[in-house]
Amino acid sequence: MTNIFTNAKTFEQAFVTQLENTYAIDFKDSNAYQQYLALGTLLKEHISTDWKNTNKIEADKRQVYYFSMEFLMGRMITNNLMNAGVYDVVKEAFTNLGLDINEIEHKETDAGLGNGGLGRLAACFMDSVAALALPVHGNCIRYRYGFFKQKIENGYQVEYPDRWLKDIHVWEVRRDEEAIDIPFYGHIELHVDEKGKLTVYHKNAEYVKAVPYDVPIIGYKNEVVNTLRLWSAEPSDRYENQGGTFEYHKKLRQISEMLYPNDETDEGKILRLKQQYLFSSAGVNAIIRKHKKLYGTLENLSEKAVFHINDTHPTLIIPELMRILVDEENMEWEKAWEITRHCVAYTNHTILSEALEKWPIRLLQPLLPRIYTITEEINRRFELELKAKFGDYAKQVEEMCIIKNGMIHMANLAIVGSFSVNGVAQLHTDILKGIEMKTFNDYYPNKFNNKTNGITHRRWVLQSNPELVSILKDTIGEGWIKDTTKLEGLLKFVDDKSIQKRYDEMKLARKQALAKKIFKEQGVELDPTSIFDIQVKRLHEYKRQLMNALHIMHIYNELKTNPEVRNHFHPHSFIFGAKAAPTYYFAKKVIKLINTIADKVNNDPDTNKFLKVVFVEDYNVTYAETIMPAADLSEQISTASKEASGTGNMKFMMNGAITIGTLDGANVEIAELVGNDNIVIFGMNAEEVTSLMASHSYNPYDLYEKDPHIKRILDQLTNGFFDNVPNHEFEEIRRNLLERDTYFVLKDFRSYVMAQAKANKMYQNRSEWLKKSIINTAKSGFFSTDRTMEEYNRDIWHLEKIK
Ligand code: 26Q
Repeated sequence: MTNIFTNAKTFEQAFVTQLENTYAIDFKDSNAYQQYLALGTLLKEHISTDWKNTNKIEADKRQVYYFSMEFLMGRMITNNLMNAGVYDVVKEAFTNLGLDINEIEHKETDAGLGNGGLGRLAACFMDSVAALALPVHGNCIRYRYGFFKQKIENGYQVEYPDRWLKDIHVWEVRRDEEAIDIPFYGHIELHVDEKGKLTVYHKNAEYVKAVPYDVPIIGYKNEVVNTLRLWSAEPSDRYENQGGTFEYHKKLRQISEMLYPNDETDEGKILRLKQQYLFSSAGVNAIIRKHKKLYGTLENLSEKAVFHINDTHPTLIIPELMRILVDEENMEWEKAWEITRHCVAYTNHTILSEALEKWPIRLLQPLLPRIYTITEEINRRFELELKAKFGDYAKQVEEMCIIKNGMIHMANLAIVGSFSVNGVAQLHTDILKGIEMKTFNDYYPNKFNNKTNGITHRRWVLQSNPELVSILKDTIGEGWIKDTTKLEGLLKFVDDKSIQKRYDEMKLARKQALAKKIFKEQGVELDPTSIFDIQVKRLHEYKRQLMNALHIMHIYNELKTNPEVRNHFHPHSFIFGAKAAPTYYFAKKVIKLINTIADKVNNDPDTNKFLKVVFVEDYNVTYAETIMPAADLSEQISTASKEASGTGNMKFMMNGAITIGTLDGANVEIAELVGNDNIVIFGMNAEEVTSLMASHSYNPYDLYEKDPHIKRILDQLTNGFFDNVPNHEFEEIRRNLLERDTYFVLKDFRSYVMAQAKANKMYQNRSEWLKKSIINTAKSGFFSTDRTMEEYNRDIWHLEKIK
């Protein structure tokens, strides 16, 4: 096959032919969407040989299967063009044809198959493993509806469905021949023959057909193409009409219908459990089928396959593997367990105990009868082991057992059934090892390890910040793209006035681009020379968007009542982006509060030259690509110990923002890298938070009484200060802060105000600020997922790179 991407001319011809042949129209009559599809189709064909070859080369190699309920891929077109090394050719050809490549890229809808951090991390991992030529493949669900679209109506969040699959998804390949029937419900019959051989029958099961759709993951200019496999639920031919066809169809469709818009909370819904089993079981069975075809045995499975589970959501692969080995392969339990334990690795993403998944037996047992009895047996044997070591009534037994009080504790199952457990930032891992999972860590001293998160610099700089790419090219060259530690080379230029100037221009350009988008979409005008202070992430109490909002009220009060303040305050634009879980009442109130503050502040002619607030609608991956490069200040202000890592903090840092934050998650590591002069840290640290919580001595009301600024703000929440809402609108927020303040907003408030004042002052010393900004980029190389993935491979996976 000739390579049509060799130069602009050949591509132009192929592109025009493709368009005209597909749609039977003249090129000049085609629209941008058709052009997008033609481009995608040609690119997919172009990489198909590499895809096939990668699969062939990898076939008998050890491989990793990354199981995640979420892959927040965003848009793939730009990434694919760049990684395939054809972006410039296409751009040139389009210019010749009078087309705007940006407009065409924008025709692709985001693949929003994720909630936030955990899902986006999985997407960054996929980009890095392909770039590093590591044979790692994703497994997930092909949700027909991704994460909801957010509209702000009268200041409130309203959710709309995200029908991303309504049009053609150009990148996927449906693989009917690899579909797998998955049994739900029914009952189990066990038969033991005269030789003692056990046979398990699953009777009256309701089968659902899982159909895989493969999406290529293109490595950065290295001819490697890995696979992200998305499973879809369809009617099975094995359906035996037990319950009425209509009901059956309706219920099974729901399985891959939508992504649960909930993070950090365990909803305990049966549909979610069906989703988990569908993709875990289908994924494992497909891999095993392939393995058996190649080797005829599963005895060597753990040499060839690692099943990596992204949080506990796919933990059912542990009993599922046991089921296959014991029931289908007739393996001895001990041997099957040995293999299973050596195949599975688990990453934990949270320490909030309410977020640790637990499934009630009464839900799991009827839905997955065999998986339940296997889990019971895993638990029975593990308890025996613990009792032998610690005694029958030891607290270790109670703490570590998998099934207790009618619940199956998925984290415990994942720890017991895996060979590696990792946290996602040093502090997070320390807390897991030393506090939350201490008993387990004592019992399995070598199982726990840290793998600090990262981000793919190819999407978050190369693709999103052309001005920075150009500065880097002129200072340190292009080596940083393959090896981000080379960014440190920038340190030589921190005092170079011409480079500082270019950094200044880069930020201004990126801020203008964001301001333009915000103005176009929401009509709010931002001054690009003001400080862009940005907090974008899911809305959660522990992330403390509320503290940010209260601080804005404080600034407004000061500017308003004390005009002198205006003389030394650099104009400040506060930008928020966040989605709240649809059922999270308090989080939605905080969105309303931010919008109410924005309404007041932006329309006050006394202050709006100094202070603007905007809540951007429908923050998603594509939006983030404009936001990350545009920040001066990166808000990372969670209650210390609560944010496992954070990854937005890394994206901002790489693009030269200065972090204002607590010593939480990966902020701790950012601070260590850049040093105290190049970050603004405030508030309690994790130990202080933990001991204050343990002492039960915190009384937020004292702060209200003692601190007149706090008092003023809390009173304004309900005293008519906001004209367009009833006085009780923010009553719950006020009460919550005064009576509980679980996340220590008031406790850290004073320190946050001082940190903000310090940042504002720092910003006004231009040369010093630019220097800090450059240092932040220079030190950010550590946070590339290329480094993260190399560490996973070195310590957990042990894969050979694809030649
Ligand atoms: C569980 C059960 C039922 C319904 C939903 C869930 C659920 C879904 C998603 C629970 C948690 C999540 C997502 C968690 C998450 O995104 N955690 C974040 O992971 C990032 C990547 O490691 C970290 O940087 C963040 O600190 C962490 O909050």
